[in-house]
Amino acid sequence: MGESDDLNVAGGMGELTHSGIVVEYSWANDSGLSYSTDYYVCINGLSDDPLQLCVLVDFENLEPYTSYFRLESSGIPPAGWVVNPLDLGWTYFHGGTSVSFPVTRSNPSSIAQGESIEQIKLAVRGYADYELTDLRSQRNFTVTYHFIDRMSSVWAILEKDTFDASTEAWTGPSLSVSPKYYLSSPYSLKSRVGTLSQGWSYSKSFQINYSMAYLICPIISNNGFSSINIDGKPCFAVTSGAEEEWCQLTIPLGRGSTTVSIFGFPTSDIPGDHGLAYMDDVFLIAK
Ligand SMILES: [Ca+2]
Repeated sequence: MGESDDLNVAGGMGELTHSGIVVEYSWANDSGLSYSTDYYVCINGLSDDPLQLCVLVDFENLEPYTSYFRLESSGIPPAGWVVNPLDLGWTYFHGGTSVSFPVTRSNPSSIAQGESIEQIKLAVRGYADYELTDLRSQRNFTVTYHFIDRMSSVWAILEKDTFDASTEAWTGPSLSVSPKYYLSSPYSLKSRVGTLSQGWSYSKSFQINYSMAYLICPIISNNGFSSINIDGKPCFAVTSGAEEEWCQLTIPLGRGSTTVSIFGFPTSDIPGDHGLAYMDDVFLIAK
């Protein structure tokens, strides 16, 4: 028996930025990644209000002494946002950590212009004392969120893949339609998922004759998603997404011919282990 459910936010990517005091960046440092502090969220069908978002931040203490660090807003957030501080604890010279910084934003019911771009200003601050009163270093950075309403009339719908009649030209080592989960009855597209080296993935090629496009992919999996490759290059990392819940990836694409591949995490640390994922009601919108 199939299950249908609302969606959760997933997706986004991070950027590498530098500071003489504190280095923070928000995603993997693999060569070939396209760094950006932009995150993308398609608002349609999401179950959460407010939206539970997270900013991936890695930081390193480059000052030659131990400080106590806090990650917090460095300005008044835009309307609808809640940005609470997160204490990171003390860190030695060259010590650091990676955190998923939770922030929330009220879920926009619609966006007439199709896309709303909002920025939140954050700071990692280093203090000499654990009471966090003696500030001695600070690094500011800005994160940009793109909220996309695919129902807006500004978008041309280039593709809608329901998988109810076929695999819709998606390819992968182990793809088939399945009734176990779906958003549109009776089928979704099932894949095994595993590590990049195992090669389990969803892939499809698109020809986009528009200046901008978004590929919106709701997926439910018993693990998560590690990487989104575009034309063979890892370009986006998924920042959130719960196991066993529908998660909606939103992937920005540009003009031209593009192949998108979505890879999963292994289900455990056991080499060769793999899980299953189900994708349904994929949209490609453009303007
Ligand atoms: Ca379907």
